Amino acid sequence: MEKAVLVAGLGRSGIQAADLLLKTGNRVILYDSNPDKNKDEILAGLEAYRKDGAPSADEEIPVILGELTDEVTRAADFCVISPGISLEVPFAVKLQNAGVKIISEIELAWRYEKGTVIGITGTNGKTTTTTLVGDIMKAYLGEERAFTTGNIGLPYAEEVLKTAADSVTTIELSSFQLESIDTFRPHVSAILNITPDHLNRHHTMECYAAVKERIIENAGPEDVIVLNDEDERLRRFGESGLVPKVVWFSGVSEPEEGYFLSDGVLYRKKDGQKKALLRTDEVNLVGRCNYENILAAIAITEAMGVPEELILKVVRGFHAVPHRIEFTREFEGVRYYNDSKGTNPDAAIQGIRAMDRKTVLIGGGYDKGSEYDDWILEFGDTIKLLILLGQTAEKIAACAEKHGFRNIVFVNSMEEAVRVARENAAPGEAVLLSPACASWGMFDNYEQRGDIFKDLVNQLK
Ligand code: UMA
Repeated sequence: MEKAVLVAGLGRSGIQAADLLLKTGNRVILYDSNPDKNKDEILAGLEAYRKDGAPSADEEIPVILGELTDEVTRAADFCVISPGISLEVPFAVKLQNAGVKIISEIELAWRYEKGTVIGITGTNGKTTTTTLVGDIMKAYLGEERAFTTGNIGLPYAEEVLKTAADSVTTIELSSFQLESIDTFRPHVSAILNITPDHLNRHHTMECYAAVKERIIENAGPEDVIVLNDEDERLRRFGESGLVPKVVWFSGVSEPEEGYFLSDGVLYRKKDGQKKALLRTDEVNLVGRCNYENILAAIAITEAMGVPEELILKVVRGFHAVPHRIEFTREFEGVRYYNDSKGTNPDAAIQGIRAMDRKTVLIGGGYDKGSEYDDWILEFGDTIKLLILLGQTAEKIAACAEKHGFRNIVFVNSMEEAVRVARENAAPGEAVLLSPACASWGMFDNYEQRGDIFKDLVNQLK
């Protein structure tokens, strides 16, 4: 077998990484551990393969499914790994033992970047902040010079060949994607918060935080990092003598310098001067977590040189991203919210905090090794009934009972969950899907889970 770049994982990232490699004249070997994948569908996903005259269009592209053989390992120049694949799975260990370098799809795409990059990570709020920053950059530079990509659902590799010296790409970065970077260097980066998530993959909070903090490992003194002043771990990190300039934001108290929320007003404090920027009732988002996302987005885009007036105009017109405390419908006096992106306890806590009425909560899903105590302690007087589905249902119920919350119903499907929620929510109350768990196992992804919930709610009559 001829030497080539091994692309491991043939989901969205893998296909786009392979396409980028083919379009830039590289040979590839495509690999997926799932033996049931369809080779023709995989090849059909490659634009470079479909197009006449593309570098590799007339060549056979090897697609290996199932086991990674020694022959393929020997043929691998380096490996581009998909974010969903742990570096500890047997084939990845085999590659590393054979001295094959493994990089993420983000690192690969970065090597083709021509413009400036903004990188946004954190446990929660990434998608909202990335979308808002992307919208502001589009308003500033125009659609053809501003790109929004990454964990948000659009692989960076798919967009990077459109970049130019004067373009800006805003990338949502998960810990999975940052785990295998090498030279990746955003000019402005942000870590919004770090709370327990994906511990089944990263094992400890220290390892998880360390991966997120890699976002600035290649930064220089002209680069900027935006950090949450209220997050103790990030405060220590920001004060540890970082190379890039640190800009703070806080949704709770006034930092010495930076962006903060006080009495329903968002402020900037710079060089001792405090300026009110806008009131929370001027924006369409609810919940403190969202005001923090807005503060971070303002900090990031001001660091990029966007004028304040333009930033605030975009912020005022911005609406919640789908699946994030998304108002779905009012039916029989009950407000239904889809927070399917509440895929960990901390994200789901933000969902509860955004509810201003008694709420029936739908939770449970795939077990990522999370602890649910803090989430349940947040129920207070807001949550009147907890409807549980998925692998974690029993574990969550045991935890809830330990904390004295016993109003729990088990269901087997989203359909049943919506039916039970409707039967139990009274006019003036809310139903919130905010599972505190990943969707895997019952759904393809959180988007599908949220869409199914919204469809069921919209069908109520
Ligand atoms: N696979 C293997 N071997 C394994 C495991 C998986 O070959 O051991 C294969 C699967 O068979 C499948 C492919 O890998 O064919 C799937 O790869 P993937 O899980 O990396 O999924 P992608 O479709 O490439 O989507 C990824 C992100 N998914 C994950 O990180 C799990 C998407 O984030 C992201 O939007 C997309 O790249 C584009 O950048 C989703 C996500 O859930 C939204 N992210 C997590 C989160 O937000 O909490 C991190």
